[in-house]
Amino acid sequence: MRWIGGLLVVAAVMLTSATPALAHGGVVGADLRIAASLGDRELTVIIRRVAAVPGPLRVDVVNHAGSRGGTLRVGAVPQNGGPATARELRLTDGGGSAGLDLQVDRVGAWELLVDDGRETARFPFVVPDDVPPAAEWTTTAGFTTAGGLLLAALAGAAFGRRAWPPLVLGGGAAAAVVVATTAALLSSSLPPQQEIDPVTGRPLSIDAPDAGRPHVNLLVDATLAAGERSPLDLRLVDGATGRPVDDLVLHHDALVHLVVIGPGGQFAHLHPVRVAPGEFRVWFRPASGGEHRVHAELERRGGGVQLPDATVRATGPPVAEPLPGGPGDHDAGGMTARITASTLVAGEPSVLTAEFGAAGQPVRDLQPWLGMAGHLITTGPDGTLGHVHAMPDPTAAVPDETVATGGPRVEFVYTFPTAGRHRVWFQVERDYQVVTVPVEVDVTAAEDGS
Ligand SMILES: [Cu+2]
Repeated sequence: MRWIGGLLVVAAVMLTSATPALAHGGVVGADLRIAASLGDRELTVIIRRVAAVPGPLRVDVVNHAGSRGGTLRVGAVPQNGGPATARELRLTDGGGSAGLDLQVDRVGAWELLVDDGRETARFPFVVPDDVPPAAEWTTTAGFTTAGGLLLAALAGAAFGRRAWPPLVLGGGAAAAVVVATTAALLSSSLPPQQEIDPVTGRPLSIDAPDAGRPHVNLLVDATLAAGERSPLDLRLVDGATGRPVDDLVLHHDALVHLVVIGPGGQFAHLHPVRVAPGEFRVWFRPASGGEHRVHAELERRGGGVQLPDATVRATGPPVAEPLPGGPGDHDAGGMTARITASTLVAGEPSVLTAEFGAAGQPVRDLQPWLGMAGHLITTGPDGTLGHVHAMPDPTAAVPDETVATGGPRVEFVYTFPTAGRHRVWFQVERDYQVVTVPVEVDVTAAEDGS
């Protein structure tokens, strides 16, 4: 019976060695999370990594509080043409996540189409060619089957009464080993895995550091009137060639972040959707007439972060926002935010914190927004815009919005470039609602002027 023990070990090794192959060929990299202000909805579209081709493409859509429910049409289409698969997605009302499965049948560049009946947002994504090829799955399946059959054969030989079942099972195991070995030999001739940028589809490489992508010109076309929601059309144009810029990568969970500052201190943080190469659209309702500053934050592949800006006018009477007040307690989103600021000297790092409480208790269910625990956006007397993120809590991973474990304290470090009165906006998310806390701080000039 000693040989049976030896074979049991072999079978066990076959079964366990099949598992690393599966893990090795499984999902690589992260899901894509893309903030999108589509029509009058604030969404986060999550494109899950594809595990096999052909196979399912999982898409989840987070609808923020205050965005109405309803139906979206969601489809995937290969960028080199080919039939689209599309399905209807019923959004949750008042905050939450809904999802569906689409089908992808090839690797390469795709677009996810999200249609709200008025606009079709087109999100570029890539099904990378590091998706496990069929040969690798066959290897895994073959060795697993062989191990299982061998165990069954051994059990049959040890405990069974008839002679033929172990023979049949053993033959099956041998055949499975042949299939698995053939597939393994085939897969070793496949090109090695390479990490692919999930938006551009090109290999991630270090040979093209931020080396001279021309700046992006931001052209804004809109007919705005105070109190009315109208489309804001953005064209991103290459500063050298004048061609549409369509090589944006995801930067803090969006292709384009847009901060619009109104003449009366109004603030909006929006995420325009891509409707065509180099063309983005967002619906915007100015609260005031007058000149609005439009600041975009985006990143070109190999070109670093860029902050192009523009101005648009809205017709209507000027309206001033109520002055937000300085550090101290502020009510926002059903919470009290206790704001503190230290240093506040131009050119020196300042620490700004917001500590959130509700009903006398510390808030511990903040959700990450745009992949961060909190955002701080600042604008000063000279109109420069700053955007910093909360210092990460080293004990907490920041996965996606469905995990609500943040708070009560978010802390930012920011160096104000100039002296004078600055307006800052703290932004956090809770109950799928983005909560904005405006505060004014006075920054003094450095003493010795050196
Ligand atoms: Cu943003």
